[in-house]
Amino acid sequence: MGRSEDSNSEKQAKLKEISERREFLLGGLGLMGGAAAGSIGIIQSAGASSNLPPNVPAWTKTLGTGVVTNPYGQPSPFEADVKRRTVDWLTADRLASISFTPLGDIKGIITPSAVVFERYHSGLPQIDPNQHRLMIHGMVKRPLILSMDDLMRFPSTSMIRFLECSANGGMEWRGAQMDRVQFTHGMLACCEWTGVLLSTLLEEVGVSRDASWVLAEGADGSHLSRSIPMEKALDDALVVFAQNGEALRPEQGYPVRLINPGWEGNTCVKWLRRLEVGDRPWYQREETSKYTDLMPDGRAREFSFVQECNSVITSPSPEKPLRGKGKYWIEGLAWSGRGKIKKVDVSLDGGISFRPARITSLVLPRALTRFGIEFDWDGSPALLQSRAVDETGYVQPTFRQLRDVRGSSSIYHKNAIHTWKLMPDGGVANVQLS
Ligand SMILES: Nc1nc2c(c(=O)[nH]1)N[C@H]1C(S)=C(S)[C@@H](COP(=O)(O)O)O[C@H]1N2
Ligand SMILES: [Mo]
Repeated sequence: MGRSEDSNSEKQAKLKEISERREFLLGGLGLMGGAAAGSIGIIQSAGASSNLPPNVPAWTKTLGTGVVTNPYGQPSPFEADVKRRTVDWLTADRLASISFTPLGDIKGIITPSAVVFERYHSGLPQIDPNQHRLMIHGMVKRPLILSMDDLMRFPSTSMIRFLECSANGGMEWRGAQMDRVQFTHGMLACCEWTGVLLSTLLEEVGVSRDASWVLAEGADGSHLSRSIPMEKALDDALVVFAQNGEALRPEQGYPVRLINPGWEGNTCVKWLRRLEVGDRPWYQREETSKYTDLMPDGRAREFSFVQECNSVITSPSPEKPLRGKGKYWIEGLAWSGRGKIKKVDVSLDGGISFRPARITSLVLPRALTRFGIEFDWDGSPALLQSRAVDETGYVQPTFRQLRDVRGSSSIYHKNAIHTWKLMPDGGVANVQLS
């Protein structure tokens, strides 16, 4: 995986030396196995050995910087590798493009706002909230134009829900193409979203009895717009102005966006400027030419809103290789647009046998759910898979099962069981089993 043999054996020697020293220092406390201590050794060995035990580190012998060193906090500079990344060949330019969440590095179930994936159809607009309005009109009794202040006077609520582009993993329909979990599954995030239920706003305007759809339109240059069935609008659709406790980030639709929990990200219209109530779908670009699924019989499936049950192992992964034999914590994320995750099983042999994983997070409906399983690696190759089951009993399909139904012309809604090939050098490759 791009690591030269030489620097590897050098590292191994250093690692052995450090881990032997550590084992001596830890005095048989049994705090760490050799492999775990070794991987810590690698991180700290680069030019910083004088800060290691038994020495007192430099930062312990001096004062730090004062409060408000960062008026709006930044991560440690040592975390600079945790960032959004793009795949240059994927889109023609950076305006109608995508960046991916670093799934291999994030912890728990909340995605930090700063690294939530971005999907733009016409670039990132900078919107002055004082000059932004949300209009609600169409088949309603009392059409409204709301300022942001007006919107915030309605009762608000918060929910932790995932957001996933239905093109997530779409490249994999054509074979195992991407070399990071960030790219195979990173059009995915989970935030606490705060806003006003769309049902509250629709009650305020008084929806006509014959109305059955709502059009949501964005204020960006693409005027991205989607038809939302009234049933969803009156269920859990949320008109969101805050994310993880702060105002929405510009990238996520500041000052206001729609979140349709569990539904494809494309319906979650950002920079929301207009909601029109009607009695039929509008058949906009994003629900005809795009975001429909070409089926094997040549017909296209439309309005495939729900993001079905899915999961992936985030570590090990191509960007999180193993460093020598020993004990590891295999972990990953599972989610379902239909509700809560019921269980996740992990296979080490490409799906021949499975063991139940531990669920290690809150289990919320339509939210990322974290799982993990202990792994004592003897250095032999393995085919790692996770398989999630949601509360409806739906079992995440194999790629073959998915292709049997969907054929080979799909782009969206790929939720097949994913396979990582663990190699004897600890490297991890993206593979597909036939
Ligand atoms: N107005 C507007 N809304 C939009 C988009 C857009 O380009 N313009 N992209 C959509 C798509 S395809 C997705 S997957 C999600 C992505 O949300 P995010 O950028 O906050 O991750 O926003 C959706 N809402
Ligand atoms: Mo999307």
